[in-house]
Amino acid sequence: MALLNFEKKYRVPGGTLVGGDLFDFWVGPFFVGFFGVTTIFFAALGTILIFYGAVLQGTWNPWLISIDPPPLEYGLGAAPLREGGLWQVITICAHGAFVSWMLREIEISRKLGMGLHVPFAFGVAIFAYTTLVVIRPVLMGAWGHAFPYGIWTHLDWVSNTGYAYGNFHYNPAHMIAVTFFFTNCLALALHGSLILSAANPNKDKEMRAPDHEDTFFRDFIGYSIGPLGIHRLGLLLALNAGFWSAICIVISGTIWFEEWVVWWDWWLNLPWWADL
Ligand code: 07D
Ligand code: 07D
Ligand code: U10
Repeated sequence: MALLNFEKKYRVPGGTLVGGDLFDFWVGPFFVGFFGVTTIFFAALGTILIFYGAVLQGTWNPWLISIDPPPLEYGLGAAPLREGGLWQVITICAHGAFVSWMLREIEISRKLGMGLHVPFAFGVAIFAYTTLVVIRPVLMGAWGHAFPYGIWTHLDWVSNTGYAYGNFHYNPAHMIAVTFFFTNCLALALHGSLILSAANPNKDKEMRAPDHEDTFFRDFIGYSIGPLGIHRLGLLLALNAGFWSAICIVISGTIWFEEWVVWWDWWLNLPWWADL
């Protein structure tokens, strides 16, 4: 079915979570819905506040704009706008926009009678962000532990926070997260190349089907995970990458305070060689 006919057929009322049929319509290609309106509201307000922060800061250089969280002295209290209050309101707007975006994904999935895998996956990204700017700072007792909203400054934060724990590479949850990211990239490279090699033949050549894809990997490594399985694996790898990232940062400064290399002392202290 041509895409436009398909859209006409499936652009049906219903499936909304809030607002009934009030916002149940499309503008151009976009479904609107109640959460489309709230997304636009929070994203626009947050963007305007970032511009306001840029004016206060006195720069329009996009790399240098930075909206910083309050200094540590403010603890978990509300700060004046110019001293981190702006960061606090923008953080609320960011959550409003991200959560609205996820709820809009849910409404669209419901309309189409599809599973909720996409909003669930985005939920894991939101979880990683919330861990950085809410959960960890609250556990540590100050908003000042969160990262600043700036292209260069957020990199400085990652570097400084990493070195605060010596070599962050020794953080075991960071290792797990990095391994999931790398494996995810390998899996997508294998999947993308396999599909193109079978489904996008040269002119005058016949297209190959999933049976061929299965057979390639059975010949090659003795096992094929299958056309559905590779998508399950991809999702599993990607979600774990985000999840273990959240874990690796939330344990730094809340239950682990030393350099991360020290954590590995348990290995040296294993009873069978500890006394040697
Ligand atoms: C390709 C989808 C499109 C999204 C894009 C990002 C903005 C920000 C705001 C000026 C894959 C749009 C960017 C709206 C503009 C202002 C105030 C997604 C794609 C193109 N980072 N990070 C980047 C964010 C964190 C880190 C780039 C966001 C953590 C490192 C971009 C968040 C840590 C590097 C960016 C966030 C961290 C980057 C490219 C939120 C650990 C880089 C992102 C909300 C996760 C790379 C100069 C990209 C770079 C980079 C955005 C959080 C580390 C500016 C929105 C605190 C080490 N980050 N980041 O392609 O070049 O994502 O930086 O959590 O090297 Mg970051
Ligand atoms: C947080 C993004 C959420 C995004 C959302 C959506 C918009 C809209 C609009 C485009 C989580 C935003 C949307 C704004 C845009 C339009 C229209 C994703 C988030 C909700 N590290 N490290 C990680 C590696 C080192 C350090 C994670 C590698 C050093 C710290 C990942 C290396 C030191 C932290 C990772 C390396 C160090 C991390 C990041 C290599 C520094 C974190 C991915 C090869 C000296 C962060 C939760 C992530 C983390 C994190 C990888 C090196 C420090 C596993 C590969 C040794 C302090 N590092 N790292 O989390 O876990 O994505 O954050 O050297 O805080 Mg690391
Ligand atoms: C996948 C797949 C698959 C496919 C696929 C895909 C995964 C099976 C079948 C999908 C993959 C791709 C297409 C590949 C490329 C994707 C990436 C690399 C991921 C990264 C993506 C991007 C970088 C693009 C990001 C773009 C976005 C998010 C769109 C931006 C759009 C908006 C902000 C509008 C959103 C709409 C909303 C919120 C609701 C409706 C609202 C409107 C229509 C606007 C109307 C506005 C109003 C009513 C209010 C007006 C607002 C005002 C006045 C405020 C303005 C103020 C300001 C300050 C601006 O597996 O195979 O193939 O394709």
